[in-house]
Amino acid sequence: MKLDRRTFIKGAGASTAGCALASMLPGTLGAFEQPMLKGSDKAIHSICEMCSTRCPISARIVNGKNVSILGNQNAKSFGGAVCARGGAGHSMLYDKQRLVKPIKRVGARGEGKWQEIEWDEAYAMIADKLGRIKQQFGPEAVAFSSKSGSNHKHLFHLAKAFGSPNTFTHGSTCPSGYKIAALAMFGTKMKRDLGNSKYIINFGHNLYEGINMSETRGLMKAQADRGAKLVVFEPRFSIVADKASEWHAIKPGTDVTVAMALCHVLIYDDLYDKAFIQRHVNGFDAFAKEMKAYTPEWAESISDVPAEDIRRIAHELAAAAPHAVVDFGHRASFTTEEFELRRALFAANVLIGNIERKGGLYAGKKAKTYNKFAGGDVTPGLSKPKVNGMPKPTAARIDSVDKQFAMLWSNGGIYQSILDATLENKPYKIRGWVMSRTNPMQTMTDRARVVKAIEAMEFVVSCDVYVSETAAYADLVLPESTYLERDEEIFDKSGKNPAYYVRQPVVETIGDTRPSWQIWKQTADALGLGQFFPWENMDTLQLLQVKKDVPLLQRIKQEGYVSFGTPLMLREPAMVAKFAATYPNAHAVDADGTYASAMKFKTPSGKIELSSDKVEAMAPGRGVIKYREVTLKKADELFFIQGKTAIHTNGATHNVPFLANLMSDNAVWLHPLTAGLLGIQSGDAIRLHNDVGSEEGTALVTPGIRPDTVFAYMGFGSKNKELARAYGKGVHCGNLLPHVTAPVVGMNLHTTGVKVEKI
Ligand SMILES: Nc1nc2c(c(=O)[nH]1)N[C@H]1C(S)=C(S)[C@@H](COP(=O)(O)OP(=O)(O)OC[C@H]3O[C@@H](n4cnc5c(=O)[nH]c(N)nc54)[C@H](O)[C@@H]3O)O[C@H]1N2
Ligand SMILES: Nc1nc2c(c(=O)[nH]1)N[C@H]1C(S)=C(S)[C@@H](COP(=O)(O)OP(=O)(O)OC[C@H]3O[C@@H](n4cnc5c(=O)[nH]c(N)nc54)[C@H](O)[C@@H]3O)O[C@H]1N2
Ligand code: SF4
Ligand SMILES: [Mo]
Repeated sequence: MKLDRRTFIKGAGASTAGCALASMLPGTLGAFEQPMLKGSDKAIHSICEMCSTRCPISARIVNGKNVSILGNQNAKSFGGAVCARGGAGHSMLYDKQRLVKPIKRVGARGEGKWQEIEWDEAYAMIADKLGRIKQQFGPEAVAFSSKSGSNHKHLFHLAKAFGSPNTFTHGSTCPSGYKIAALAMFGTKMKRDLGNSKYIINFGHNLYEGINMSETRGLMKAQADRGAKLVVFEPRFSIVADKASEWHAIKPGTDVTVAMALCHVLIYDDLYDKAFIQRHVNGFDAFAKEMKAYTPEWAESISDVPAEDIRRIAHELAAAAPHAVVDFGHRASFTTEEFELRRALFAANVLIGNIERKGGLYAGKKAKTYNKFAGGDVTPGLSKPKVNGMPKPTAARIDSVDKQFAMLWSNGGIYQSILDATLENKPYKIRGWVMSRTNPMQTMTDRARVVKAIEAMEFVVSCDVYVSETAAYADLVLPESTYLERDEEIFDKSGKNPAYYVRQPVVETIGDTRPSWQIWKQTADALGLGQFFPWENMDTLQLLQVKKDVPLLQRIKQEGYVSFGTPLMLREPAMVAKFAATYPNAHAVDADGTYASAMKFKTPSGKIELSSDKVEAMAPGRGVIKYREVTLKKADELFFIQGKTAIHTNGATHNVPFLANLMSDNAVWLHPLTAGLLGIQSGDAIRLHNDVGSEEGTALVTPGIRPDTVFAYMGFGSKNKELARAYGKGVHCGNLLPHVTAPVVGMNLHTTGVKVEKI
């Protein structure tokens, strides 16, 4: 069946009519007989995937028609609740515009001409195209990418078996900045214990809109139950700012100056934890010397935050220590100097000695670490499948040209380097791209460049639940079963103690979709690489994970979320005492009632490295944290910043009916002074433009933003007509952002300059 979906929708005119017609197009659920939902009418414990926070849920079918989705009550830290998006999973499952059959492109890229095909034909097509690229240019000419989490390991396993080193997560568009900063200083990732904190300093961590259920709940708990003071630095009056004890409208991109000034005051007003520094920290002297010049007055001159407030906040922080925290944020793409910002934020925590203390920072305790302290296998660990004879890639990764990025490769790589490689042959050309659960045309910067790169490729596959903006340009789109229809491996959710949970199907599969673990295994079969996927199905994999401990597997499935042991923070005497009393063979407790002497960091010195020779060797001039000026916009432009809305997920949910009904547009926030100068009123049609692109949207005039800044919720303004509910609604942020790669952390940049005018 051949159909021009684009003209089909266009001819329909009004968007509601467009919806009805789009729903009948090939590949979508609308083209199928609408089934009664089959599955469990008893609550099944599973995992939400409406965003990558992956909260534990309990879901069941009601009357064969609806799916009720609630939080799993066994997962206390998540508050046993789901957010608006989590509650809307059913709406995606049943959406007539959802993809339920493989489709192949029969027109030009992005033209919207598709043909439904069978899975076997899809696999044969991949085997043929990738096989040819491999034969002619080597396996490294194919890149594989997926948002990390759910099923990315299966796709990356296929990449390895195929022989390509080029695998990418979304890391460089989201968390890599703080992850790499933590790696450089602590040798590992760090977690924050917001719920037990008495004083929290927040630099644009948007937890009441950019929801991470356990952290959002933690912040709520700290504020509501513990009366914690929350200090927020944010260029706009976000919901977190609204709920804060104080809000400072900091100039975009200048957080690092305030973070450094906090460190300055902690050191030079003699407020830091000297005993902690002496025992656990390396490189303090060089750090302190560099911080000397970064006074609150200096920070004020750049950030607009009053010096006296910075000084007072540093004193208040120190007074609340160690049960206090400087939140290191999440999306680390405010400037190209994220490495310095996130290190400076971690440094303030180190100075107040909140490491492994309640309300501070701590390292996750997976079974291996936990059991070592317990002196025996007191909690179960998970095992990984061993696969023999996996080929070692012979080519170097496309993002490994510069050793300053050495810490990045294990953290997902520089995602946007796929574009450089393809368009500039740098260091060699990428000709094929297999992607899953990622929508770079909406979520990477410089949309036009993503289009250009994809157009320059020979073969592109997208695995998604919708024909996303990016999938619309693919050669082949593979429909994954939604999270409510599929099973997956057991996930390690360990925090202060080991914890596990698992995804299980709640409803039987609708249409002709498959879970991506199966899709990539069957792709491997077609490529003649089946021997590298020796497991039969998910049951075999799960059994392997629990080392055939069937009762354990049953328990995880029945309870949905199982945690083992008692919570442990190594420098928290009450927790250490309880731990030592629970496990007879536990590690000996220090005289001060802690495990401080056993605290080791995976850094060259074994200590926390405030300054680092390793970093200096990797990126000369960066061994010591230092201020570097950045220019984010031209003098006559306004700062353009973005954030998450509580109603949608990134560039993913804007076509989900329930959520589209709640919010379908992202009005652009403008300060009344700025709006007045530009002759703009709320509701006016406006244009945002710069050297990268131009977007049209609607103005929202509000005093809740700096006069030199405009703000929009990200993920809107899809340019794919097949997403009939989201198409053209609002401003497409990625179309205005420059293509930039930050030093050391390889981050994308989400702050830029724009000019605004009334249309
Ligand atoms: N301008 C701007 N850009 C940004 C940001 C910003 O603030 N501003 N934020 C950045 C951040 S923090 C992140 S994490 C990235 C996220 O960007 P991406 O990694 O692209 O992730 P999402 O937009 O969450 O989802 C991508 C795709 O996954 C699909 N999907 C959903 N569920 C499933 C499933 O079960 N299986 C499969 N196969 N597909 C599924 C959705 O339909 C969607 O097309 O965006 C970044 N980009
Ligand atoms: N509802 C919902 N929840 C989500 C997501 C979602 O899309 N929707 N996405 C999930 C993902 S992938 C992530 S990474 C997290 C994101 O979590 P966060 O990083 O907390 O959220 P964001 O909203 O992306 O951005 C943070 C805030 O930074 C502000 N900001 C911009 N520039 C600056 C600056 O220079 N300085 C300061 N101080 N602030 C600045 C923005 O106004 C915004 O409020 O949320 C997760 N949870
Ligand atoms: S935060 Fe909301 S959407 Fe994300 S996993 Fe949790 S319940 Fe689902
Ligand atoms: Mo993210």
